[in-house]
Amino acid sequence: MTLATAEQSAFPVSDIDPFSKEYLGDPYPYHEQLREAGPIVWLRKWDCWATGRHKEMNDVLADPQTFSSSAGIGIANFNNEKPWRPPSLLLESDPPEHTRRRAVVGKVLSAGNLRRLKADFEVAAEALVERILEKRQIEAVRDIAEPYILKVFPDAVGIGKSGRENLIPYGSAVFNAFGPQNDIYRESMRGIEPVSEWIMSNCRRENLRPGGLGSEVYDAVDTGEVPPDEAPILVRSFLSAGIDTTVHSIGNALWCFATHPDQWKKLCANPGLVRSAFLEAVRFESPFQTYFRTSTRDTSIAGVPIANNQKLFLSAGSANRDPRRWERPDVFDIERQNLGHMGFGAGIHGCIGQMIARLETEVLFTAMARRIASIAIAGPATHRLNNVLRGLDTLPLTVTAQ
Ligand code: EJD
Repeated sequence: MTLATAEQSAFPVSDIDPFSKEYLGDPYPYHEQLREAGPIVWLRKWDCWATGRHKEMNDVLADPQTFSSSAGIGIANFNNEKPWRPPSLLLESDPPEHTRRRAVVGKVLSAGNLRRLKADFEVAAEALVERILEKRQIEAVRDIAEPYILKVFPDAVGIGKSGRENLIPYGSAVFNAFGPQNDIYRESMRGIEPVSEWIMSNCRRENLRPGGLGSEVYDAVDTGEVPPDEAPILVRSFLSAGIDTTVHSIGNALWCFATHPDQWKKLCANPGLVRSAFLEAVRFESPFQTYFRTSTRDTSIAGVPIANNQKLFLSAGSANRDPRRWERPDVFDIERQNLGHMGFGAGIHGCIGQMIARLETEVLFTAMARRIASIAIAGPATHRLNNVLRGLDTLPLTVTAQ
């Protein structure tokens, strides 16, 4: 970290590389450097602006006209370079098209519409808890997070049982592609073609179970709310956004509880805390850490001039631990007042899937809290490095019955 001298520039300049293995392995010291350098910082390594502060991030997300998503929310600027796949019609789009599409998908993913899924989630969670209590020694990513999500979410969307193992590598590629074309990116893109083909095939109407969430997108084609050519790409959004994010949120939350046994005890004693507990885990160890916006005009942030067509790096992970916004930000506290954290974003692109993500995880953690008295780390927890995600690859645990 170097600070440009005042004679050279009126803004801080940093050599932090938020896509290096060092940063991705332990981003928190870098977050602090970024936040303390200033409200807005120039990243020399990638020639872009960056903020690690909650206020500035929130301001940027509140002004989607000036800070656009349609040039991509990754480091690649779609105004200058070709995207690796046809852009998302939701995430990588702006009003007015975004608004129209989001309204349809918002109805499909609304809390009321999801109510009927709860019983299915409960059956899956109960079965899983039964299995892990029998094993006692588990690896939580492969024994809990992945099998639970790979069952309940694809079932909810309405895709077939075969080939679901493609969902994790696909998500890994989608999220790595928001970063630069480094080793991590290239590794996740190896052999991605058949995976992408499997995904797109499962987005076709004839392959979606009637009554499932995917099929409901096609119902909106019949009513004229969605153009037919948009439907498969909208269903693709479910399969892109709904797996790695929730798998990592479960793994990260279990890591939080295993390393804060008092908080697990508190949840067991008061299951009504499950909602705020999950929100706190997403604040404390945010699965989706990093994204960008692109300026659409000459503007300024905190008095620093930003030219048109510049990429702006936003760190949700850092904003979620900004001491300007949070008391004791580095403390995991399930009773904390959590409203306004950046783990689900903010503004018009704020996470549209959070109702289903929360339903899935609340059902799982409720089932676990009823039956499991303690969760203890039983071996090395390792991270699965991804350019924009924070999540675990392994989490060995010992679980003890109530
Ligand atoms: C996402 C951060 C898509 C898509 C939408 C959202 C995400 C990824 C992909 C989930 C970003 O529409 O393809 S958390």
